[in-house]
Amino acid sequence: MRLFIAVNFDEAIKSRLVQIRDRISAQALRGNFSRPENLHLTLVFLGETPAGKVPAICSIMTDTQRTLFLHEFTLDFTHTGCFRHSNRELWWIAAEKTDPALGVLAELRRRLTGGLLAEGIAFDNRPFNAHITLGREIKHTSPIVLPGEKITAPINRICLMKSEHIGGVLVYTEIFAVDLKREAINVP
Ligand code: 2AM
Repeated sequence: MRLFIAVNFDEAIKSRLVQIRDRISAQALRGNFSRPENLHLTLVFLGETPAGKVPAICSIMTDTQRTLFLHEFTLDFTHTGCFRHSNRELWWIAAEKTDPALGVLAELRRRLTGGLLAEGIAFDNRPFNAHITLGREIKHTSPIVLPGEKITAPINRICLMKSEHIGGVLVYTEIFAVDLKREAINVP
């Protein structure tokens, strides 16, 4: 199974992301734009993984949540940009590199990858670059110009996702998830 661990977003956040995606697509000649249900932030890409490893991955996610004792937090997505491969571009939105919440996200990833290493489960160990992909294989003639954005997204759940092509369509399915703890409410 092709697997990755991700943060998913609610409908309100996804519709804001879709607005930006559509602004990019309106300025592009062509591209493969993310379907709204596929918008996510990858924490760890595992790739092809034996199905027998899934229970261990679920335990690692649960242990990470329990031992890190992480409350839900928010990340401000303010920075749009692209990765270039030959003459195609992958457009994304991300947080500013200086956003302290990115450090929390990186610690979450460190805990997850530490657990995967201990269990001998393979994953993509390239440097973490937290982003939400809005479109791939994008070609354009004039520079793509986007207005400033600030999408404050709750990071409240980490999900194990299965990726597959069904009838030529890329489908991501959540097969397991753990919720981060809600902030304690102080009762006077
Ligand atoms: P991308 O959006 O930048 O391509 C599912 O493929 C998710 O895992 C995507 O968010 C993808 O990031 C991410 N990913 C990370 N490393 C990957 C890899 N080596 N191959 C495919 N997807 C990868």
